[in-house]
Amino acid sequence: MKDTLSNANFPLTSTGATYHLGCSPGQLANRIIIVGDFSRARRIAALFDDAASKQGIFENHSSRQFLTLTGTFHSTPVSVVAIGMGFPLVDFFLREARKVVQGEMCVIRLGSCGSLDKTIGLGSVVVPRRSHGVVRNYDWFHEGTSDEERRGSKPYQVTRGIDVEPGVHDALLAELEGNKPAADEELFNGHPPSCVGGVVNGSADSFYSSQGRSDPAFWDENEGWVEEMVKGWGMQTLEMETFVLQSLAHSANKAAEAQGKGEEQRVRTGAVQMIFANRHTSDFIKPQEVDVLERWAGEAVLRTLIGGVELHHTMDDGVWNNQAHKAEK
Ligand code: R1P
Ligand code: URA
Repeated sequence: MKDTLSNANFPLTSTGATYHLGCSPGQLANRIIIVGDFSRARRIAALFDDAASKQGIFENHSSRQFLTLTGTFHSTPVSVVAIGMGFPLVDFFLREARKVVQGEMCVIRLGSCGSLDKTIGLGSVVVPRRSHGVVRNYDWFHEGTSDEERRGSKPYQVTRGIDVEPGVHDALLAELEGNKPAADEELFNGHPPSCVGGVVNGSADSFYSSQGRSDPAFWDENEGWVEEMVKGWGMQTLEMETFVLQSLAHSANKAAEAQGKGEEQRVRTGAVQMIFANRHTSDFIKPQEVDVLERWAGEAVLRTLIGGVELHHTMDDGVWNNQAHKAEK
């Protein structure tokens, strides 16, 4: 921690920068892509205006490992933020972003996922229409829990699903469809990349146990869990953030409505997921294949943010029109 913070309820520096994300007002645009991986964030920022010369790209790497890159895409302010992985990181990000961004926001998660659906393999990019939370039941594993109590409960739980806003889903899918990469005989067994909409997703609290991966080093009780998720909830993909993003955006929107600011403070969300793992064949994507999917999906999400999703407001003042900030770290 390098700065003095005040207010234990919501710690901020003297310039209004938040504790973990580390951005002050004007450093984050209201059109945002969140990713798990620094290199994906940089690959997307390479599509920003003037990216070749790095002119106009603001970069902030917080001491808590959030990397924010802000610039413009076709002259509209946008940010891409590498937040890392899992439920808590989405919570840090969305609450702290809400603190520093004025007005409406649109946040799209562009992440990788595993496919449970035999018809959706490596080389596919999907747009979920619904997401469920999938969580380990820590009490079930507690040493104080009796066998009888265990029989009456389950080691994993699935939340009710949250639907993605249809307009955001459709805009993302249209952008992906409009610009598909060509087939390359070296990649994806020579098949052209494809996109699929209307997918049911599960966001799990672990890459391992709650996604049904077996690990002899741990007591996970998850044999048959993948099949249960498919049969019980129709799940097709598993990753670790989309559900929490949707759920917290709903909470932000409810709070804004209660304060009479429902329209002007609205948080809109959506997700695009690239299949990195095929859970049927156990195949995993190759680095050259990641390149192709990230460029394609990154551009589609940027285009959606600036044109496909109607946001009534663009923030006027910020690093996108103040080059003096661009080298700030
Ligand atoms: C696990 O490997 C990570 O990959 C997926 C999951 O949601 C999780 O964050 O997304 P990212 O590729 O965006 O990190
Ligand atoms: N990310 C996940 O969370 N799961 C996978 O199987 C692949 C990527």
